[in-house]
Amino acid sequence: MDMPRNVFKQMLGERRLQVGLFVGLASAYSMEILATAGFDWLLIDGEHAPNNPASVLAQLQAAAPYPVNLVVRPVNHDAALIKQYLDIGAQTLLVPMVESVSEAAALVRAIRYPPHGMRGVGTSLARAARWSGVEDYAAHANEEVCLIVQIESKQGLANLDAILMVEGVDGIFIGPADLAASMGYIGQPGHQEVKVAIEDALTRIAATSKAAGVFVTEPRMAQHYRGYGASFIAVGGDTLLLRNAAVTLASSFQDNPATL
Ligand code: 3PY
Ligand code: MG
Repeated sequence: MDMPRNVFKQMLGERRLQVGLFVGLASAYSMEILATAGFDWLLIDGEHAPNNPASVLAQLQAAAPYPVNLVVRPVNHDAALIKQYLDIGAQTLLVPMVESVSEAAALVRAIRYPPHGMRGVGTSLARAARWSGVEDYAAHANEEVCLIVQIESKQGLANLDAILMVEGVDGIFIGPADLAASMGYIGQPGHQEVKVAIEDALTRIAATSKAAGVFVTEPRMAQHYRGYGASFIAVGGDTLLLRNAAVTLASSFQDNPATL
């Protein structure tokens, strides 16, 4: 069996715009619906959503037949959890709250097999290796894993230039909500100072070999940050889409009871 290729890593390398959605419903069934919707990438969120390796696996399997790139966000930097996500077949990880070179370098070691890293070898048990069905999986796995680190604090921004030098980090994703909180503007990711900080960070990232990404909730902000070099942009989340659609439908009847 051939090594599964990481198309998302390739797209990031070529700076091809990738539009994505955060997925927090933690359901394989709704994941399959989203996989047919036309996004370039879907992020299965294990940071704020109630996911674990078993529920992430079910979602990876549900989306596998469709042409969409899958990204997994672990809850923390734990190398053991990262190993599990890689073994169940996640090829791209987006890791939250990276603030220093040492944290970024430790993540690079966590995703790589020795001698370049410390990922444990268990290919016969790993879906990623098609249970040893992929010839030479261990020899080529490092090339197909994509590591994106999230910068989302003042400390992370202060160390951005140094983190940009860490070999093995493929992209940097800015988290506006946590960044705003860290800058003293909790709940205001669109605050002018936060926006300027994001613009500056995206510009600096895009000037390097690493891809720049950001989360937005309004299409005009996607366009705005695209202008500063963002090439992979998450434009919303499934939980918000569902709630907003439900609230709009319910309120259309509450506001116009005469329609019934
Ligand atoms: C944030 O905004 O803090 C995120 O992690 C997601 O974009
Ligand atoms: Mg965040």
